Amino acid sequence: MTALGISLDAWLAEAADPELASVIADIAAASLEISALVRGGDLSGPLGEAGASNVQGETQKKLDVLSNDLLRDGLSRNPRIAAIASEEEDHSAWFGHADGRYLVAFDPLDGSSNIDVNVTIGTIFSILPRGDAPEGDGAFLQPGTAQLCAGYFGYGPQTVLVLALNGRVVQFTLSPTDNRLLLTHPDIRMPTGTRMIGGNISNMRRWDPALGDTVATMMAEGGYNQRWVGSMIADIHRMLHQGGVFLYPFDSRQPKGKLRVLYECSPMSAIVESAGGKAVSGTGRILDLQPTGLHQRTGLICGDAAIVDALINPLPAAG
Ligand code: AHM
Ligand code: MG
Repeated sequence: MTALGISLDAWLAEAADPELASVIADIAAASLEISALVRGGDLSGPLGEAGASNVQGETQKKLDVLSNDLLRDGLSRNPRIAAIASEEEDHSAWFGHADGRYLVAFDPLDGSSNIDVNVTIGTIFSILPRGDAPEGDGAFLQPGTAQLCAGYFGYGPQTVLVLALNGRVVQFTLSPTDNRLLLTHPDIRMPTGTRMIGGNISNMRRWDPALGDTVATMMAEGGYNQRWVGSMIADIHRMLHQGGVFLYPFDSRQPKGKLRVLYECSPMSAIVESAGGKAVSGTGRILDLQPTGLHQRTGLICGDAAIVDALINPLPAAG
């Protein structure tokens, strides 16, 4: 069903089997609560440091913690969900649901440096099959090709939900009048040929020199424009609609990459590929990467396939 303006629930009834639809609907319900918290900003509670560090050694913001709790609690009530894994938790959490056919990996609030400053942030999620692996983190270690659905919520001027399902990318926008998610983009295809780069150029000196040289030449001589919000959701959302590339490559300070495979790079790469783009780590296709750790990181270069190729071809281990 592609009628513009239909609700997420009505769309899911056509697009997904009822069990998977219930998982997506529960992620959406929790994310709408997160959206309301984000919209309230300081009025939703103090947004300072929570005084705890997550498994990555990064300081958590209170909204990160609240968002994580909302998703974990909301998803724990769905008997179809066996377990969740979150950027904010050391290990996967198993709910003891005998009928749980799905695993959900998520970054509850990505773009944490932008929480306090009223810039777009969001929730990224990946739905995987439960499979036969024993209960534990290992069950989540599946390549991105195994994802049944990937998506993100963007909390910006508009709250949007972008979903990759059945090879198609769709967008819902939150109606400010009745708090419902309504279909606004039934089939997003990334434009090609847009000369735009989204990357933290201050890291360029730490990139592989061949990549740095290519990007510098594109900007100096190729007419490329640089855009960088610092929230992957915002940067990739712009890219989906306007084209270009997004990159957070391996660098000498973070040789294993910054962005996490399971709940950042895999879902965003599924969305980019389903919209017609390409997503690689710098050494291979992201969706083929076999993760070996729940919080594993990688490099990410994604977007317009021709520009991605131009960026990676000079690399020693192209891909
Ligand atoms: P986070 O999960 O701690 O928020 O980190 C991920 C974010 C991405 O959204 C964004 O692309 C990147 O980190 C920005 O990193 P930097 O501040 O190094 O430019
Ligand atoms: Mg993140």
